[in-house]
Amino acid sequence: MGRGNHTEMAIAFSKYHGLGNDFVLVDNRHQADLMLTPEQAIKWCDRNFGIGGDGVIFVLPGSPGTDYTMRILNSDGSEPEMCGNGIRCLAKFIADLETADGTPTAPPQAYTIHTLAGPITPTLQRDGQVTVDMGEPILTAGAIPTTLTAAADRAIGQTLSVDQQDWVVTCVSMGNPHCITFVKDAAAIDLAAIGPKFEHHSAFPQRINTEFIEVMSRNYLKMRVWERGAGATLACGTGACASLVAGVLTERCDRTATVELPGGPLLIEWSDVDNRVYMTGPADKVFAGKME
Ligand code: ZDP
Repeated sequence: MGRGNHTEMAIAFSKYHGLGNDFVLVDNRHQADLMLTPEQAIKWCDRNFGIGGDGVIFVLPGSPGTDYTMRILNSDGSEPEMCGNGIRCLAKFIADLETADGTPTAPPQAYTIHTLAGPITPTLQRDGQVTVDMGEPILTAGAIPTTLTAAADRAIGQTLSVDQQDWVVTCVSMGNPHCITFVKDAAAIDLAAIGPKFEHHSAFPQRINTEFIEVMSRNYLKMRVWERGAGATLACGTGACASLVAGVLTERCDRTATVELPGGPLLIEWSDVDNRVYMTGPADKVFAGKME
């Protein structure tokens, strides 16, 4: 006899995506340990030999003061602190699980989620979108972490040498680390070639997520991303938030802007009232199954 949805034979999963940034969701509410090893997560994420996904996300019991805990494994098996698109998917998954348990949600519904980046609060909206209070951006170089240093210990508009070329970068953590470069033509960037060189650069002791941003106007940014542990993805929520913050810090954009990703748009606001970043976007279920 299995407990919950976990038997000796198979583990139930659901597949969700946020703008094409896709995740396998696992109901891990009945135990404190992850139901998959990093090696299994790598296999599940394989697009030819597995389910396919940019990562696996687990919903676990909450810590004191939170409703649930979210943990993530990237498609390379590494564990990031946070995941913006993923937490929108997680909110929908929780609503689906609670509905199956007999307590349907009536939006707007907020959940407080414990993550390695602290408590994060997604709210399901009536129109099906999810708004996430992503918390305050971290700008201190040592905490991001990056060894690039500058005035006030922030890494804003710093020169980084990658592949014998100088890039002017700004680094921001949304719980996970990001390096943002503003470019004239984002489409011209050879992500697969340059992305890994940013990701593994010695200036980033915990590796880095890398965004290339084209400023279309003060409230419209176009973004391409190379994710730590996952490679080129169609969208990155924490990356969109970090990029808006970098755009404000370098006086390129307003505090509210649409960030267009290959998979579609996110609305991002960096509040001047509480210094927190708010992200609004979709999350959709695609299918469910059991993995042997
Ligand atoms: O920090 C990392 O290692 C990322 N790969 C985590 C995933 C980030 C994500 N794409 C997002 O939307 O924030 C899921």
